[in-house]
Amino acid sequence: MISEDKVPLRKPLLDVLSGLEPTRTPLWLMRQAGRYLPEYRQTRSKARDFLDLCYTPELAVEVTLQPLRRYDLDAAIMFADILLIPDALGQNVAFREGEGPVLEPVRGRDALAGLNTEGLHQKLAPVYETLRQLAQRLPPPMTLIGFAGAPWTVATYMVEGRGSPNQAAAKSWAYTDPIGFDVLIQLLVDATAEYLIAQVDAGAEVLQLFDTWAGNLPPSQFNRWCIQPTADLIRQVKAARPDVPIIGFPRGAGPLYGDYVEATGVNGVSIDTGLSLAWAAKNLQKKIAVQGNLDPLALVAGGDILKSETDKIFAALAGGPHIFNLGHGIVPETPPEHVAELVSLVRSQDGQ
Ligand code: 1CP
Repeated sequence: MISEDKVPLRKPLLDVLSGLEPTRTPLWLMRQAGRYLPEYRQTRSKARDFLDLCYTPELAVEVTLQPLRRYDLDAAIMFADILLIPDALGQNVAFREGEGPVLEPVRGRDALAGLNTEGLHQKLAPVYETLRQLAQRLPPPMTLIGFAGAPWTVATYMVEGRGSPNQAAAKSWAYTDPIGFDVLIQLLVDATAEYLIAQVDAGAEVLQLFDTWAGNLPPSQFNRWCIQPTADLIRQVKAARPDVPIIGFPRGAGPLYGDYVEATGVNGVSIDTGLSLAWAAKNLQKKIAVQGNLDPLALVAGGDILKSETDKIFAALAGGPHIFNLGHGIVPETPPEHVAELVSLVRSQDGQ
């Protein structure tokens, strides 16, 4: 007889990403920690500002765990932000109340001189500490997810200096001086690879790469600024830590999701709400685990539409490797009880 402590632990998210049959459909939600939860707002008020929240392990651990106390989810995603990398490279980054991130724009090659990886690990040490504490505290079937922004998306914020609807500044640089822009992209590839390797060493079991603005690249530029840097980054991470599964999220890539899955080396792909489920099942799921893609606004609405949209996702994706998630992050207006409703809808699909 095998004693209890010798039974291998089954983690649904890790199983799906390793090509195994999971004990149930893994479920987690992008931005599962955040402003829609009153306890998040309370913890956030204890920090000086948003960056301070990210860099204070005690508080970051607390907000990471908050959604897991309320809901039966299969993963924790460490609480941090994709803009910690520009901060760690030496760019001025601030989060202003009601305004979002504000960075001192990096425009052109001369501005790159002030950025380097020398202080990277020192600056990001609190993130690694957050992961170490989470790894100790997570209940066994839950998977710990680390993450970073993909080079293109992080570059768009660094060059624009803020969030923008069309990423005009980054595109203009990429079009007029592709060699110079590539220096920034390469710096991000190398820094992000180091960051992700350190996350694995601190306890992250899965990594997600957020390429939120991939879909605003025209198809002619998609390979150069989305696929190639991502492939390069994943090659570096896997050369150092071959076993860590990586989920890619090239939001808005449309049919180019197919090229992305073929060429980047990801183990799973997160699909946005705009992607056809039938297309994803046919073109992506035969090769790789598919994560997604409930509309975050259906979660705000709740009720009948939440149920019917959830049913449709299962009807399309239950036949292959599937991780249930949203097509983008939870929005602050989401009623917390709708998340509970969603969790029970997903569990009932598995007969639980
Ligand atoms: O006021 C607040 O409390 C800040 C809101 C907030 C939160 C909760 C920001 C500012 N970042 C975060 C956390 C965060 N950001 C996580 C936490 C883990 C989770 O629970 O999922 C993650 C994974 C991110 C990643 C992130 N930050 C992305 C990629 C994913 C996405 O949503 O597209 C992007 C684009 C950012 C930049 C950013 N950080 C914050 C804001 C408001 C923004 C968007 C700025 C813009 O484009 O206007």
